[in-house]
Amino acid sequence: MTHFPLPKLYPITDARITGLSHAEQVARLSEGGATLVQLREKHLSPREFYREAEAALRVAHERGVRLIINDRVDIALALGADGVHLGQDDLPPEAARELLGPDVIIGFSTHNIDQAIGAARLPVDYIAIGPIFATLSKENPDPVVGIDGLRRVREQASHMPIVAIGGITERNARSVIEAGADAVAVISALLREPSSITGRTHEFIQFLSRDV
Ligand code: 3NM
Repeated sequence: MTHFPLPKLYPITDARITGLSHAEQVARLSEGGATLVQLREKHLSPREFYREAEAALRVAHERGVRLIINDRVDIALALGADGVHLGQDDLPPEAARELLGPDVIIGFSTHNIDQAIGAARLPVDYIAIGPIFATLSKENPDPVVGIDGLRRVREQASHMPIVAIGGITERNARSVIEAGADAVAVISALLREPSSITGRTHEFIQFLSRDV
């Protein structure tokens, strides 16, 4: 598995919220200091997503940003992306690891303590746990895990890098890091005003870099 530095801020793109191409979102996020971005696209055809991801990967690599493709191992493999992020209904992580090899980042979504404990044995580089708080950015989210749930995941999956997701803002990010998350994955708090993506990303990173 890869040993990559998981930055504290893990931004995720959303074309519906922003009305922007994924490439443009990557550009604005990287301008604000993001070093790793996940491309998340739930509405385009695989071919359209491939084209969007191709353009976004070009922008990302010009700027030294790592790009993680959500859900689609085939697209990540075809493009030579830095990683893939898998949900509970996607290809199993073991199969993705077989296809992608040891050097590609694989992340895996979990939504409760049992899933997180199960995931700690898998050949993945990090697990995501969420939603920590209520979120409007995901259709049919699982029940809220909460800060206490996150703390229990941290205790049980002690060796695994943990990305917390769902409803995370500058206001609550400190409590999330204190509860044991290595990183916070964020959509709406960064993207909801497209003209402010760069500024908000910069502020969020500054905030997270202060001692907690
Ligand atoms: N996955 P926001 S919550 C994409 O629980 C996603 O796994 C979740 O967006 C999970 O920062 C979520 O706007 C949405 O709440 C995160």
